[in-house]
Amino acid sequence: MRLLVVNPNTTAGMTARIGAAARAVAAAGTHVEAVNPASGPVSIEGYFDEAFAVPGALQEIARGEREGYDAFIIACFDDTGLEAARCVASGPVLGIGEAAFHLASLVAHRFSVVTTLSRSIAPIETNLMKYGLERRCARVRACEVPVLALDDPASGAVERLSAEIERAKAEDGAEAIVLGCAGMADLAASLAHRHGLPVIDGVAAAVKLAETLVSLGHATSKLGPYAAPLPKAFAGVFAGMSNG
Ligand code: 5HY
Repeated sequence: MRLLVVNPNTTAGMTARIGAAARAVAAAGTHVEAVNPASGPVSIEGYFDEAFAVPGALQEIARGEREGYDAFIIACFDDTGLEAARCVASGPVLGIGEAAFHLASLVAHRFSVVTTLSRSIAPIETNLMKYGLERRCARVRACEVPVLALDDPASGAVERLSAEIERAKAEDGAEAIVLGCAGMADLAASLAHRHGLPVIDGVAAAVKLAETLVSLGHATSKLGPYAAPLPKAFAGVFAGMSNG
């Protein structure tokens, strides 16, 4: 199967790390391509950045659909533009947030999420409610590490993340941890070992769920809100998205 992984921010180094994390868990026969749009924020931290990341992500999904990819992953933890992407694509579209929440709820009665900055907490809490999984999540926490600092070994990011995981265990009674940023993908195994509980990375979770859905022949239903966009003209900078 051909899997397109879309990092909705425009930082190519982060896209490469996300692609490596996806390939590390992909089954033989799963061909992974990781891309990011040319336009948009270098990182997504909160509602404003998210709003400007959506069009670029959708343009990448539309390109992948034209090129015949079997499944798609939105590799940003707030599942940037996920529902709109499901309208554009015929194959399954997985958001790394939703995928991680579902896997965590299969191995723990209650999990906590640790994301980057406090301003990223509310969009994640809103998604948990939208997915009907808020009752399984003890708390969404932030380790106050900017997204792009995750790339910098000298930023102390891992230590701050690790300390927040310990607080989640002690204060939330968390039985599992969901890493709340695609940029944390390569940290899951070492953190699980260090803290002695399941640590779920959304990139890996989404890859395995995409493979499962495609292997079972399941694609996005087009009977309801994920039906293909209505044919109409788009004006201005989005004229390229016209499908009329
Ligand atoms: C992410 N931002 O996964 C989110 C994390 C966050 O650029 N990639 C980003 O802080 O919302």
